[in-house]
Amino acid sequence: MLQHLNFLTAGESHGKGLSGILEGFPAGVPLSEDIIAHDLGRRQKGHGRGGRMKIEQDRAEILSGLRHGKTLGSPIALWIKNNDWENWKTEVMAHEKPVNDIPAVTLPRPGHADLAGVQKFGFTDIRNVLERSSARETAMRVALGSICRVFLRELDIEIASHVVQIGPVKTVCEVIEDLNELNEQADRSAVRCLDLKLTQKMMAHIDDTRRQGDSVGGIFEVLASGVPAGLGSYTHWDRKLDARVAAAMISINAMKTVSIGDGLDVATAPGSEVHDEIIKVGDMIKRATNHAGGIEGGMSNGEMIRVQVTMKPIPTLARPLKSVDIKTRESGIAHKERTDACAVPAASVIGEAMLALILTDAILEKFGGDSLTQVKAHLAATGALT
Ligand code: EPS
Repeated sequence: MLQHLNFLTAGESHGKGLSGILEGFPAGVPLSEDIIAHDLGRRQKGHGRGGRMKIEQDRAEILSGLRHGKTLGSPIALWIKNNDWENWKTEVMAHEKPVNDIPAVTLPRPGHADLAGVQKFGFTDIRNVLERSSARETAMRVALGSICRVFLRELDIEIASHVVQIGPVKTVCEVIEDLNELNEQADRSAVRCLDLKLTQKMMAHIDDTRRQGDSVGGIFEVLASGVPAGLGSYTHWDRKLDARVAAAMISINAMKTVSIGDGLDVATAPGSEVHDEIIKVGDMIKRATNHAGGIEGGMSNGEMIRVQVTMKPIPTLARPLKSVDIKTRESGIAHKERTDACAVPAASVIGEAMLALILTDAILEKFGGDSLTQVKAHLAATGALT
């Protein structure tokens, strides 16, 4: 669904590392490995993560597309090393020849890609599926999204996120217009929740869940401010901005619903409470409210973009569910691995990255330009920057 920008990731969870390529990105954008490291660090945090995050110290190496600290307009290639590879390389992930005594994983986890994955490829070892279907891959998406974020910031577009719900513990979304402030506040919470009392409750719920050998999901919200009106288009189904945002969000591992603006509430409220009245503020045409979440008719309308995403509980359980062995066909319980009890806070940072990728694509599609200077000039010419 990307119209101009393109990106690709490769890599397995316990392989050597993750590769990523961002293509179609303009020249002249200031970039450094430290900038990307900041967002990678934010993704690694969050109460409920398992032992793996103590092993990894994610840092992306920029392999191409950069000179003297600025992008060149050529493909940007990144590499993130998996520290855990050292622990897996001989016994489990051996790349060259099969190691005879490695037992195959044969008991699929309900809710995971395990069973459908082996059915699809005809594998006899679930590890062939789970290594790539793991959410480890999202580290690279965050790194690529971080590059887009720098570009968007140059255009005064900010992106932030916070956690709205963990299991049954729910917060009422406050309106904080300054997204830098919102993100800083969320970053200070161990679960990215803007309410500090609820942070404690959410953490306690995650701890209880973990003690029971279970996992828990939740909801996060991603926001974008400063987005000019007219990104996306009503003219074709696959150019609608809301369709593109929804596809990007649902593609994050374990996401089950995406809603824009008031989301599910629009089913019950009457039209007069759902639609945002059009008002004059000085010379500008604005909205009195933002129930639409900044997108109408598949296009940005100049208001804050608000997207909520629901994550299911992670399928790897310390107290596993029933399963059937794919080799022996005998009933058993699903296999278990080291896992996270909750990854909703990390998912919200991944949501920021996906929105950054989609908005960068939509900006380049509408305004064009091979360099940051050209994009800025095109934006200024349409008055979109004012
Ligand atoms: C994951 C399982 C855990 C997570 C991992 C995703 O990894 P491991 O099995 O090595 O303990 O920590 O997430 C990451 C490695 C990451 O960077 O987010 C899974 O099964 O998807």
